[in-house]
Amino acid sequence: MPDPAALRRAARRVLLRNWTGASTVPSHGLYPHQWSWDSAFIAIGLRHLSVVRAQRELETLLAAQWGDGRVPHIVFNRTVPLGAYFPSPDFWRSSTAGAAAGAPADVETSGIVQPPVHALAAWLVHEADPAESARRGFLTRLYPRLAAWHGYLAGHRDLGGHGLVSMVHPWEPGMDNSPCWDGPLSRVEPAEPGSFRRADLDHGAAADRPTDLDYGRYVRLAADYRDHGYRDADTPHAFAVEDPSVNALLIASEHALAAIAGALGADPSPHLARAERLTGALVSRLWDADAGLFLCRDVRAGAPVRERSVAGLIPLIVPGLPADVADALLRTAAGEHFGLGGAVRLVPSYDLRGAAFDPSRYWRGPAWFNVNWLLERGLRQHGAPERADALRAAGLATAYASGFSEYVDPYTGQARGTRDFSWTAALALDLLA
Ligand code: 2M8
Repeated sequence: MPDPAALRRAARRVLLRNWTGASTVPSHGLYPHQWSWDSAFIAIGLRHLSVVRAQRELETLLAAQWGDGRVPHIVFNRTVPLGAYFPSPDFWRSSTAGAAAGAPADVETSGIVQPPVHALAAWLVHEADPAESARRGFLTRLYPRLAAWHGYLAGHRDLGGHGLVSMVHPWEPGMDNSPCWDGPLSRVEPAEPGSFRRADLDHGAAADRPTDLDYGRYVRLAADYRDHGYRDADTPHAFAVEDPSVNALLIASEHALAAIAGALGADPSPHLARAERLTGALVSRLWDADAGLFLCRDVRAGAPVRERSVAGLIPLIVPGLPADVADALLRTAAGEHFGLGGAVRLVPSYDLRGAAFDPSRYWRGPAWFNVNWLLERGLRQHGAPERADALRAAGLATAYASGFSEYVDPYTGQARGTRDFSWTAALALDLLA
């Protein structure tokens, strides 16, 4: 375990450097704009440095919310050159192509979304200093926006028709090249290789990143959505998946929204009712008792995706999970596929025994700090405090030793991806607190 004061100083330095004045970039080189779920995790850590800055992080993101309630996955910084990140604002063209869906006119954004961690983050930021939060009217301003965000997901994204939210692009669940998407993506015709330039390869090793074929398909799906005005009802959505992690995060955030409503003297019951409905749908539709974890579902094929992704363990953060399901998840986490408390330092993003496992390639095996932070919380919530303590210690040690890297080899803890990565620093601060 590193010296807590040294760790705190180092994490603070990362977050101060990555702050741009109104929000935080995930990393200056690879990701020079504001990302949606990154900002939620960053705010959770920033609250320990400055509650006002943590509030600002979330408010900047939500200021770019669309009229239909969606919170875009990227808010572009207009001072960053177009070639610094792909796809850039001239690809998404949100303010024009997204006008009918209510895209803001004064800021450029992407048109897809990321997991809804924001209400949970807002509640944790509020709890860090409730008096200051009340004085600044933080929850009063955020509550309607967060409610509209969840309303968009529930109202526009139940593509499977069973009460769960679908993601329509591999960038949406945040686990871009998870092996779970290989099947659903194989039906997508990739864009011409010469029609775009991958700026990510200017900053990251190709072996640590998605392949060119993956990128061709990402581009095709995003362009199709854009060319249908980002209107969900009009877009064919060749890729549509129900992801247990996204739905679990929505449930946790719906519980947080109930707490926010209660703090404002509003009625929390609609949020609790939605959380309960979603929990029922999650268990009945995505739970696989034989595998001992939740599976993603390919909505277009009408079938489960038979791959073990860490997304299937993340429902451990759901408060009202049936006890037998939670117990099975704890056993699976500690078993041969994920190695918690045994073979690995941190829980991998994908099945250690899976055919597609790769300890270096992005979301196909490496361990990620946001995922491990969520699992740590889930372990504590479901009666496994010793395991949670051990994971916390491993998370702190690995975050520090890897220079707050984006992800690590799950076996060795060796740094992968970019360094000085914001959510790694932010969540280390939160674990320390
Ligand atoms: C990664 O995704 C972006 C696209 O959104 C990319 O590869 O360019 C993912 O790890 C995602 O989860 C994360 O939010 C984003 C920024 O850190 O990077």
